[in-house]
Amino acid sequence: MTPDQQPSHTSPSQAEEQSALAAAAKRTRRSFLITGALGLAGLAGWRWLDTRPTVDGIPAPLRKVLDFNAGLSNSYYKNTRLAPEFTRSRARQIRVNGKVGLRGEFDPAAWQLNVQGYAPAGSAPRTQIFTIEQIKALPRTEMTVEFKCIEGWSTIVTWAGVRLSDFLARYPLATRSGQAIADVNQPPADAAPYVGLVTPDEQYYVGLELESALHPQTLLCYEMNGQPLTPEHGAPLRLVSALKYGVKQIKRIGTMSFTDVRPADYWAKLGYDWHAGH
Ligand SMILES: Nc1nc2c(c(=O)[nH]1)N[C@H]1C(S)=C(S)[C@@H](COP(=O)(O)O)O[C@H]1N2
Ligand SMILES: [Mo]
Repeated sequence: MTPDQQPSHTSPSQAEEQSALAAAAKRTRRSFLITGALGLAGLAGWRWLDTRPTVDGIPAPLRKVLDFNAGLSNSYYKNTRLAPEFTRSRARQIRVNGKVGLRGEFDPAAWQLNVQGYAPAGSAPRTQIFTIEQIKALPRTEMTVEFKCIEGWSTIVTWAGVRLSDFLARYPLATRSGQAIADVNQPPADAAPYVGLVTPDEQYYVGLELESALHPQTLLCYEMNGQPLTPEHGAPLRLVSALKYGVKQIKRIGTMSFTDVRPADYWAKLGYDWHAGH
């Protein structure tokens, strides 16, 4: 990361970084051992698995391995851990990939962001509507990061927009009480655990844990490589996250909601990993 491009927030102490890495390495070794043991057990192992109780339709022992991986993802996704950033000169044109939710009739001039706030206990969500001007009036953040697609390609891109955390600091829609999330590392106890994002036609949708949504490299993005976002890249507003694969970086956001349960996720539903990154 170059000092001139570094986002403005405190970096973790070396000790914190070391202990997080050590804990993650330990978990990796453990799940590696379990996977290895299952491999050795071979066919007998698979037969045995068949007789095990299932959790979410997955044999309990395999579910445990997946849970280790989720734990690994969570421990990596501390908001003090940053993806590398690059100088702007390294940025390139990115291909257009994925048009689900972008095909129908769409009038960018009539676009609005519909936000369904976290419901106060026992009542309906508080809905608030935003124009692109209101979004652009919030503090602007620019970052040059590597965009990675699960298909195996990656491109360095300069993005600009507003941090989702800055949006939530200004518009307190993620807590039951309606208090703002002032400190991303200590969200209030009544903050929603999940954020769901959906295209205006509801054809593409992603879910994020609140922690990922509050990460300093998670942006509501309206600009790419110094130009306004084009429709095929998600104008007027898309999600960009430096630590998630492309599948989570939904183009043309129509609705954002804050929920108790994991929101529907287009690619997770088709069998891809729900976290899709750290
Ligand atoms: N609405 C919508 N957003 C989407 C997709 C999609 O099909 N529809 N595809 C995703 C995938 S798999 C990738 S790799 C990126 C590609 O973004 P780009 O077209 O700006 O390169 O968009 C993501 N966001
Ligand atoms: Mo992708």
